[in-house]
Amino acid sequence: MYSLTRRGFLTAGGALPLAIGGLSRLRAAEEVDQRVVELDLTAQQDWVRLGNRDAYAYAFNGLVPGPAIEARPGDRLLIHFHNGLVEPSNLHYHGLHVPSTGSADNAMLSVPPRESFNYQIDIPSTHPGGIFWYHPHVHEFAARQVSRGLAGTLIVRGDLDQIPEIAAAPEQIIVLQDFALDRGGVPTEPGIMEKMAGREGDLVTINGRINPTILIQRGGWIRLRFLNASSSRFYRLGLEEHSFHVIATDGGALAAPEEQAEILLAPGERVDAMVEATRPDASYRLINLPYRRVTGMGGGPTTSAPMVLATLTYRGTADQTWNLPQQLVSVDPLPGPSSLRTFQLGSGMGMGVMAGGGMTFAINGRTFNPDRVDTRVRLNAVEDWEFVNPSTMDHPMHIHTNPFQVIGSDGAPIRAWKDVVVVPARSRVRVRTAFRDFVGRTMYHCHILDHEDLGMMGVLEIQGNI
Ligand SMILES: [Cu+2]
Repeated sequence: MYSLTRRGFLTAGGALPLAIGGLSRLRAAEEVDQRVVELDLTAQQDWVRLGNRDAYAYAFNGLVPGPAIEARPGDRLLIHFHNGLVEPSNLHYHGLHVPSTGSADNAMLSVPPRESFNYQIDIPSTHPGGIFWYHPHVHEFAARQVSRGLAGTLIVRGDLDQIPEIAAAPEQIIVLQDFALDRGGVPTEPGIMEKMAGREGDLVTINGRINPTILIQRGGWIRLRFLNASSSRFYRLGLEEHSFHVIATDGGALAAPEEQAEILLAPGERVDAMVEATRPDASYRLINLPYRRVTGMGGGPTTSAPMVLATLTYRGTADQTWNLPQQLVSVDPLPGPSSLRTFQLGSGMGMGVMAGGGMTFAINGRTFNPDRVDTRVRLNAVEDWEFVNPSTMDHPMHIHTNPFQVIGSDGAPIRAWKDVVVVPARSRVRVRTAFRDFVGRTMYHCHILDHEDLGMMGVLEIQGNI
């Protein structure tokens, strides 16, 4: 099912991919051959255990979340995708800086029910390490399929992982998901008001479990790698008596660790955070703190109540203590832009576009049309994009293919790579991005996936020089 191969060289099966002997043989061949990470991914409705419930969820290979994939810069990903659903589906490789065309990260593709598609993605040798992820991305089906469980992590082991103080810490992937199930465990379909706000389920899980225990050694560190794979729910994370030392955001490492008491994680966002076990031996709760992402609609499901997500329990003592380095990976600010574009986010009563009796969501007054290019940019251009949100709900905006830097209040780019940015209600956010490679069509959209499905998505074409 999951194997690491080197083209024309050898195949090694199993989740623990290669024996040491195999690894050294592979290293010897590194310069001539590209390493291949190959697996089958079947999307299918399956009975799975989610927390204390049996759920008829959508699963990859019978798993929710799907299998964790690991790769390195320079690897080739070969993913044999089988659509075992009764509706169209596909895969998007969220955050990977790879081509968005052909059989690579092509979210325009639609794989019909019972059909298969082979994705082939070459990860550039210069690709940063980080937490990326895969999920379906067919317009009008994204919220349904992701909220029913179709998501998995795609970790790229890179620059950040080679820092000894970080490599020394045990790591825990934390995939946050929420599910709406009826009493029989079958996913429910939301009404139009829930879709407008963005559906949320009251069963909240980490890696498919309710309040799992995460062990931590006193005096040591743990690396928590968060992914918000919910279709709409925001998480405002706090850890009792501990702070987070954030070392990476969506698109890769920060220049230096940043200590934070809380982390806000919108759908699609990732954070890599180190936690130091300096407190007395005990258990400490990872809590989802209240956050209101919609105003003026009476709160309801869009105001999350405090909730225990996981428990960190001290067990044993680390062999040694150490400090985090104050320098991680250099992050150069992008140079000044050649142009500024404005994207008006239309949503809510009076701002959307009525279509077929339902409310749709728009960007610059237009709903998604895969056959229309909304934004054309030149290869090698650096641009500022401003998202203007006059509505009463937050919109986390995601741009495919190229990460960006958010422009801070001082007008300078913040030195962190992002691919999702929360544009809070009644505000505007500017980001800077460079289109240095990968010509062709890609997209940008709100990552509240109901909003994307209702039309809040545009087509970007990166044009080569003619
Ligand atoms: Cu939105």
